[in-house]
Amino acid sequence: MTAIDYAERIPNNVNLANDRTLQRALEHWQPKFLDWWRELGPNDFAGKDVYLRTAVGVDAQGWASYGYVKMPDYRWGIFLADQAPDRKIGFGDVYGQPAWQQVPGEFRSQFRRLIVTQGDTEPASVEQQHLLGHTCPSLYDLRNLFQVNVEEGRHLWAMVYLLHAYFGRDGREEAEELLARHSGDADKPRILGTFNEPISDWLSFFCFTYFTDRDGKFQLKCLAESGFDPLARTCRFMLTEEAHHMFVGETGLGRVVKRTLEVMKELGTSDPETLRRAGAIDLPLLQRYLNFWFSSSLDLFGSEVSSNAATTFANGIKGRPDEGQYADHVCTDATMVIGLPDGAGGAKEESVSLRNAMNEVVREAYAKDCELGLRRWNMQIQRAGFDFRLALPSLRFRRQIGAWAGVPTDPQGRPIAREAYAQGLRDWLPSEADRSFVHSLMHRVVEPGKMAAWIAPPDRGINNLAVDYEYVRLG
Ligand code: BYC
Repeated sequence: MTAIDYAERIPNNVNLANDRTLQRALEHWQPKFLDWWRELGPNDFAGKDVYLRTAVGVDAQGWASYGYVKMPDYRWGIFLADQAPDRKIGFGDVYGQPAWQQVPGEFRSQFRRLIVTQGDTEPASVEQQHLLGHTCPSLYDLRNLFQVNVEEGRHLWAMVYLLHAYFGRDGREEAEELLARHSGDADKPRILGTFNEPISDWLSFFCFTYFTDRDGKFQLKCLAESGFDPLARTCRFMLTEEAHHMFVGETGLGRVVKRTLEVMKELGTSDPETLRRAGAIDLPLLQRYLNFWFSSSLDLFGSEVSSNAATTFANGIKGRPDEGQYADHVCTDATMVIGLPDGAGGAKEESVSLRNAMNEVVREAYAKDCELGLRRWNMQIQRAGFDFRLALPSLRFRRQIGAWAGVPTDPQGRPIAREAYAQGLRDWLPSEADRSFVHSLMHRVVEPGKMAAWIAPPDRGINNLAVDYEYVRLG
């Protein structure tokens, strides 16, 4: 393994100093990245010391160091997990062949499309969260937001490195475009739908880090199986950082539930209006936020039946998460039964080639993973003695991509009439009143250890520090 070189302008463990042309190209992109960060990152806090972790190695032990950093000075760099000697491709028609150290010419455009799509999501999320710092519920949360932001910035670097190093001039052009598209921009939006949704309150932020960052986990796991070894290695290391982002989402939502239950017990009621007057987020409102972000994130897996998915699997470009867990890595004869709309207002089951159903395989694994948090929160609710249960809507609900796109169903996935759907959405998704109530709670709390009234404190602080540690020095 090459040790991380921190003496360089761009910290890296890819021996950048030995490739002057590449180094110069990336150093040329670096100021544009910093300009973008200043314009669309959390720049109102640029001068503040933030207690951040920074990658200092890529091995399991002690890969990060913690300390105060001003965000624009964060050492964004290029870190690939160690190369596995003699790695073989683990799936598709190329199963068993040595992993590629260069992009095979015939798969170049497919690889570029996936790397660009992955890269596009990273700066998008920073843009979506641009202003959240102003309404943080605590210094602890503010620090977590910034940690997530700088690491998404680093994940952008991870993809830009691949584009520059392996895709020549068009790779460099794509790297520029990653800074030119913007979340929610009418003319140049981000590529995938969810990354154009506004995140203007912290409940949305926690839902996003719970549901959408988890899409990141599953997509990165697919790409970590890729036959293109530098892509696989960079994604393996990104997964190490990604875990914290989902932790922020899961504990954030768990703390909201905890606080709401405290207020419900105190007041002896689950009446939403009474709870709102007491400054707590009622559970039906939380359910509507979960419905929104889960259904939006389901679209990120693409169509149920997809020739793109079949091709990328066949060609060894994109595998399944933890491909090693499967017995059949080639899947030429296997099929999968998928529920599809029957075109007459109902649903039918259809057997499709497993290769074409790879998006659905990944989506189902993702949904199962999403269930785990709900089970924990429901346990909290049950222990507190209340009947309410949170639930994930069906994979068919409110889809905008794939076979169920535009097909009206209820949250259980039963096809319903369009009018009933329009009517039902008022109960199933956050209303204007819900959103303005949540916004009314968003007041910044920055005294160390203090929490906004709508969220419970975390069980512990960061890196074994106390919850009331001064995680961001705003003074
Ligand atoms: N919105 O055959 P189809 C993360 C497009 S998150 C808009 O159905 P395919 C992160 C698709 O691009 C992980 N368009 O699906 C999280 C294609 O367009 P083209 C991000 C969509 O290609 C939080 C067309 O529909 N990583 O890291 O098999 C914070 C037909 O495609 C959407 C990746 O996504 C949508 N939701 O699969 C920060 C991995 N869905 O090409 C970061 C890389 C599909 O015909 N991307 N389309 O113009 C992929 O693997 C695939 O592109 C997808 C789609 C899974 C997204």
